[in-house]
Amino acid sequence: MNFHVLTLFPEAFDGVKHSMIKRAMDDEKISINTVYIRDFAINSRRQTDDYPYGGGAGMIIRPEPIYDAWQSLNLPKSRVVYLTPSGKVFNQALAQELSQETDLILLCGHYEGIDQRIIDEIVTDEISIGDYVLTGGELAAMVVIDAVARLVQDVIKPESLAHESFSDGLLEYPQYTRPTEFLGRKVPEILLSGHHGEIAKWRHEKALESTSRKRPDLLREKL
Ligand code: 6GU
Repeated sequence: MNFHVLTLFPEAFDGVKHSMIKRAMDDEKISINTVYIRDFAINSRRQTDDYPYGGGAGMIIRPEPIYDAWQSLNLPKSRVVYLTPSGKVFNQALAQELSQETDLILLCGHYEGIDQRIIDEIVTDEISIGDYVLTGGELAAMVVIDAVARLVQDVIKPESLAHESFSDGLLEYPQYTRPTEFLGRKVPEILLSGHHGEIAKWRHEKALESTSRKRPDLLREKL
């Protein structure tokens, strides 16, 4: 899967190229291609933003450099995700859906926003990563890339994805490793018992318990 990021801060994306994502890039399961919007600025001052019509604070990114940056990709049929706090809130189901795309274009805004005509013309999805405001779309785009990339075929073993939080609409059950006792806290006996059926039952109970305590909204969604 190829991620194409339209951004005024391409160097920010070095931050996501570590660990699992770096391995997926090295193995050519994914690629991250940044396109610097400023390279498509319309005047010699390389200006990309301008004052909002109608007045108000802040600057707006002009439509032409974004449009030209998008056209340079020559992917007219690919989904274009605009990262914005006004978007639909990102979740695991949407990550799963996006992981099936071959090319995904991510558009990062900055300042007070981008010209609405770009949204109307090229954007297919508006996504927010939560109900708070960031200074720009780059961190949000990296969140989306990380969550989507790990779901791309052959990036992570399917077994590893099977029991994680949200995979069955529940938070994950608690995990333990050695030692069997730490600061007086013992590993639950059942996990040492070797009774796989009983362990599975215990884990499901713990997942339900944790979800009902920390995220009751997830249980209500399931009804
Ligand atoms: Cl996608 N962008 C910005 N600027 N702020 C956000 C966001 C996105 N999602 C949550 N807050």
